[in-house]
Amino acid sequence: MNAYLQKSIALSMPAMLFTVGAIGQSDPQKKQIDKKPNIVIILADDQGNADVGFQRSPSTFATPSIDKIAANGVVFTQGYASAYVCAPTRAGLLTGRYQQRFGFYTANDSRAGMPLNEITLADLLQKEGYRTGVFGKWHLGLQKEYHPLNRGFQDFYGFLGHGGHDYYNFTCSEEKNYECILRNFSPVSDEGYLTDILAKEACSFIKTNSAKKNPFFLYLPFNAVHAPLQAPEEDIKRFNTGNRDRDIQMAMIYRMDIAVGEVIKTLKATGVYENTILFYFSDNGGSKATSANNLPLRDFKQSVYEGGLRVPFVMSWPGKIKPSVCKEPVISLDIMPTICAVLDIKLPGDRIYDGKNMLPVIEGKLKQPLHQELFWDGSENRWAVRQGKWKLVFDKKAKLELYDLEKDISESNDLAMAYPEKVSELEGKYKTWRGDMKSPMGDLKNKANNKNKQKK
Ligand SMILES: [Ca+2]
Repeated sequence: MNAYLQKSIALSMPAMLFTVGAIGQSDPQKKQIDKKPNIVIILADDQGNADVGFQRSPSTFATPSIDKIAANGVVFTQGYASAYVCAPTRAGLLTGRYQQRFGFYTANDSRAGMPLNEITLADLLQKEGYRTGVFGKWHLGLQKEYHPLNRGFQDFYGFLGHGGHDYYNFTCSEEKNYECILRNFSPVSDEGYLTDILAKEACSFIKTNSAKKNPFFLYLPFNAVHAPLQAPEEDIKRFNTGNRDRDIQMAMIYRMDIAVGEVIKTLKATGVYENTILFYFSDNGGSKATSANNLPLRDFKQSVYEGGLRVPFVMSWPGKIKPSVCKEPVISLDIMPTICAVLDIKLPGDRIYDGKNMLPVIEGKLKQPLHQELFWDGSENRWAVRQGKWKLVFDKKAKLELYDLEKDISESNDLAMAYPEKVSELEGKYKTWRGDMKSPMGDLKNKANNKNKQKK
């Protein structure tokens, strides 16, 4: 066991006593705690900030399974995705780096693929003896070299692109091969509701590896609750808001919550739950198109206001970390460095990591902010910087807006005129940061295309 692990156990001893009782030498739990923890990342797609029970901000309805993860874990009230759309957040999550460092800004960049010299969390964990599996929406490249099985994962079930997927129709055609449901490289002809199937595959992966006593990394990126709006009719009938779209969205969340419940049940049944580090978050804010609810945050997916970026965000490790609420701003880029710190895996020294280990924050040991600044940029004339309570927003309107998030979580009172020095300081920070990032991949392709056209 590494030093950090020992330290974190010591620090969270009361939690251990509370959750697993006193551990004696002959206790079977002892063996489990000493073993490398399993890693589970459950990624919801386009889930609204208020569309999960534990948020209470206000929550729109209960999600009992997801809420149990929260009740047993650390709830980050200021947890951010690193992008306001699907694919770039996934690129940042699996690399621990601002995805803009390698030119990945937009959902369309997923068609080109995440650059092959990027090292994924799965690459690192596989080297440590973890069995690595991904079940769901990949969205990081369509060609064979970008396939999950060539990016550190050993088991794959799901689809490669693009944003959404039909929940019932799994037709696989050559023109739309990105929609094929694949097991590893081969199309399958399964039937059912996709959310249920992904959970079933994930549970089977847990069972197989728990039985072999293999540590595992399970990445479960549901396409739920992204469009299209589809759910079993009997679940839609449970809701009656007067808005059919909203009822379907709620039924999709209801179904995803059951799927999450199955995963938790399987972790418990196979005896690995206590020693599993689990992250749950959404890849971006809820979408207006699917009637998501982000209250009290402003705006929706595809926006640099909080409604596009701030998401339900939880980490749990029942045997080690006691339940708490963490108010420090964290970002999905932090997940990989946190996991690596726990496992004593050295991050490759030939590149810059932007994500940071979150454990000192959870333990309340950090004297300064985890991140001095956080940046978002989707290369669409929309960007934002957060520094402490301040957030500077540029949203296509050719004017900079400044908000005090401590007093104004809904970003309704623009203070740019009142604090011009803060505006120029943060604008400067953004420009410096952006200068360190690569040009958008899309831009490079357009430039190459234009050059070719000129030559012709
Ligand atoms: Ca999404």
